[in-house]
Amino acid sequence: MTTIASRTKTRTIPLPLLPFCFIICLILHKTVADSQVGYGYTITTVNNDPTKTSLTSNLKLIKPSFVFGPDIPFLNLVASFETKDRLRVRITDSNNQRWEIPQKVIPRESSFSSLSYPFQQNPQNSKNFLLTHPNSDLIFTLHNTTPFGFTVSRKSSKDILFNTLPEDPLNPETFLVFKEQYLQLSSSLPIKRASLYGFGEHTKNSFKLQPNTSFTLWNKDVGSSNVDVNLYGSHPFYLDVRSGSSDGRVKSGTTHGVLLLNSNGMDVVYSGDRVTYKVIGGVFDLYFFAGSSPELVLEQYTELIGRPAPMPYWSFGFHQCRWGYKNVSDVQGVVTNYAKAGIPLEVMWTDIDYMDAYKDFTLDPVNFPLDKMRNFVDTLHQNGQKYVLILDPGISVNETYATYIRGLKADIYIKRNGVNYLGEVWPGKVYYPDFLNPHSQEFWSGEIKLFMDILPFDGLWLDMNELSNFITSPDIPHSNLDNPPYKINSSGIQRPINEKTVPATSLHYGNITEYDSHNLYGLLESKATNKALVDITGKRPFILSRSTFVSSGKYTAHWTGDNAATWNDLAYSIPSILNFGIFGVPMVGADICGFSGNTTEELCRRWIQLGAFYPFARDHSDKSSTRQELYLWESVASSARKVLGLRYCLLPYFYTLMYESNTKGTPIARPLFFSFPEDVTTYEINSQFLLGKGVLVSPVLQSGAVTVNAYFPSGNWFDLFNLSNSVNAESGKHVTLDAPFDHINVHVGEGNILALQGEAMTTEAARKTAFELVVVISSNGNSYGQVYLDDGEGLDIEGEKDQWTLVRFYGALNNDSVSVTSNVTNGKFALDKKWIIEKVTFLGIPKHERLNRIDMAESELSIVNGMSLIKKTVVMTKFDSSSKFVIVEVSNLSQLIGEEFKLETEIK
Ligand code: MIG
Repeated sequence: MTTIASRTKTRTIPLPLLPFCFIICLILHKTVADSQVGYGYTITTVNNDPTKTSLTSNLKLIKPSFVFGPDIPFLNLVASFETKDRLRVRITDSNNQRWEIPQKVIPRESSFSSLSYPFQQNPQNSKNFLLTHPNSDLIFTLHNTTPFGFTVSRKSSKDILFNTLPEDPLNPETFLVFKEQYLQLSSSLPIKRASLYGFGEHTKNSFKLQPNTSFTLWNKDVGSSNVDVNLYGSHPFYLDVRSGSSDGRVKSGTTHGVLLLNSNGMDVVYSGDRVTYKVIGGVFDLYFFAGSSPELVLEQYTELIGRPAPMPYWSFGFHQCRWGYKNVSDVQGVVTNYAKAGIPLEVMWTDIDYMDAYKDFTLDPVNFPLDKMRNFVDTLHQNGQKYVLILDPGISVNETYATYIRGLKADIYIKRNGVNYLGEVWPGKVYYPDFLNPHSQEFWSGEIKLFMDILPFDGLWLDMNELSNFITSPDIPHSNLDNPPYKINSSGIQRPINEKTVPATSLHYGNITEYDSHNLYGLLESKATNKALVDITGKRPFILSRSTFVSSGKYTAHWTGDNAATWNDLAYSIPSILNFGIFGVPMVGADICGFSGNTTEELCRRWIQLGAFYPFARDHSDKSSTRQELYLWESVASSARKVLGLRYCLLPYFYTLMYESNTKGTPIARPLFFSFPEDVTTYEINSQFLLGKGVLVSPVLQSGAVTVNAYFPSGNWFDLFNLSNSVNAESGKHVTLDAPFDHINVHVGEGNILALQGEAMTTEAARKTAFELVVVISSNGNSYGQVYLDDGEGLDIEGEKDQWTLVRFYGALNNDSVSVTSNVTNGKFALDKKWIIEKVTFLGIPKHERLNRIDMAESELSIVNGMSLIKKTVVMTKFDSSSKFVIVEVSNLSQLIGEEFKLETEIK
């Protein structure tokens, strides 16, 4: 131990002196009342045991403050490398255990725990203590200043990523504060070079965080049409994308991530040159993810919190829902009308209308009787369609309701004051299952199984799990939990934390307070529901949850909640969806055509054009708004056929992106900077996004517009609706594109290979069609793509070798030929399915001297390996509409996708 200062002991004050102390305190309080919230800590000891992988330090309070309660006098700080790309910094109370998210709730392992790496003490400057790792680009530095601070920086560029040094003594926000119910930590940022993304869940008109905004994290049932206020979920995570430094050491696009793993309510204040956490409980448990690309940060983040759940193939089809469907024939009619209109409908949903008096696991005997519902669901299944229904967590308090009784017997409800806490939601009085109670799993699984046995639904929709409560129960008088000293800025106006939820003084199993675990409810319910469905069906579950927390993506999809049918809400959906991608919840969508308020024909048309490219595509509306099924307007219907047609062709691509998110954590819908991190223009984009690496979606977001000003990062881009239209963007540029009323611009970038299938009315039918490869030759001549194939519902994405196939495609442009080669992992699955590639289209072949005159007859095709499978193959060569590129189409192929091949065709 290096002792810096002797540690003072806390003394207990003799009882008779207490009133005196109280007065002193009052006086002190008065004199410092308008002074700062804290004065920071100094280092007392640093552990330099060279066999440790970590650096441990004891901290001592400099001087007490009385704002938001007394300070915790002694803290313990541990910095450790958990992997070479993940640095953890944890600051806790030295003397008392505090609330931390249990490992059971979010399992997190540290892979380095058994290895040992010494930390070094900087010999030149004894004021600093360094923790480094030979394979890591991150450096942790503890600064022995007064007050102390720490920094996280990059070894390679010396860029400081996170800096808690209190630079400005006049700015109290810069001090570390650690009290029973108020924790504060602030990092300064290079204002011109740091672009931040994350901190949710909020509706924002800008994806990039704007300076002088704050983000409150406290799960709340508030419509997502409200901007900049805390919504249904909490994700204390951000990405920091750096622009290049003037000294050239930092390359633009160098990205790291920061997670504050803490479930308590908090405000995160972002001033542009600082990010400040103001948290009302728990500890500081910070994780730094080294990146250095955005994709790598997501890979590293989801390695800690859990990779996104695999999603069933069918869940990428189109979904229709509405609150207010009257009865079975109403719902049946919707399904019929979709079929009549020739618009693919994969999944029909029912909202709370199906329930008997809004009781979970029951059916309205009059409007949704069991026999009719069974028929309805059976017919859906016969037609290759699916059925999803809603569940709310509140269990109706009703002695004749078997679910309620079983819950009582299992004693799994949330409690307050020693009795089950009585809330109120749609069914009236309710008790809420306590998903922290280990017995709740059996209860919940049992109820789901009983219901599924009578009605074979395909997925579950978890609403109201913030927890939502129609009443606000009175606070317990003088309770610091119900009424904490620091008021987080809930709803943007410091609404009480107990407003319309289960009060903070309620208790979960193991005496865990609602105060501490409130933000975890949706995660816990999703997790229990996922386990129930896995155990019951043995298949990949589909769950859609409104409330989420860190790691929810491992169990559930998410929709952005109650948006409104406005043009603004249409635009907000892009930042919202991109945010959930970086939160590790890539299966996400907004209610297409808008939830509340009446949509219009034009808005709904534009919305399906965009929504067709959401990872999760569902039309849903409020019971008090007009109907908005896509077939209701002819112009919406025809646009829907067109855009959903392309979506269904892209299903293998969406699905492969799901596979990538499940194995690597990369989002399905991504900001442009994921693929073009060096292009700083992409950092500001809110109105476009990428699917995977190379499909760019550029929607119309304004009423009346028939053009769109879209940004194209450097390279050549090809219109996926018409492959012979191209956009040439040598070094990135804005282009005004035509966007007539029925059209959305969707382009594929050079260097990508897409494996497409055909259009169909269901994903099952689409899955049976032949494949087409679109090979977009890049400027450097190469291109790449992959496709993941399986039965679409197995539990394990990389399970038994005969259950799945992965095919990688490599495209190349040589002097006088283009080629595509495949590399197959586990071909058997795809071979058994007899999937074939029928067509290969090469795009982006630069026209040059030799290619000025294309003589089709002279083109020669050769297929190595797959030779015997050629039917009457046709090779067509033409110029694209810009006459800048040559397109080569090879059709009438019959190449098994599960078999490796090289296809090469001359271009003369
Ligand atoms: O109090 O179930 O966000 O999608 O239609 C409203 C009725 C409850 C809120 C959900 C919405 C759903 C509605 N629910």
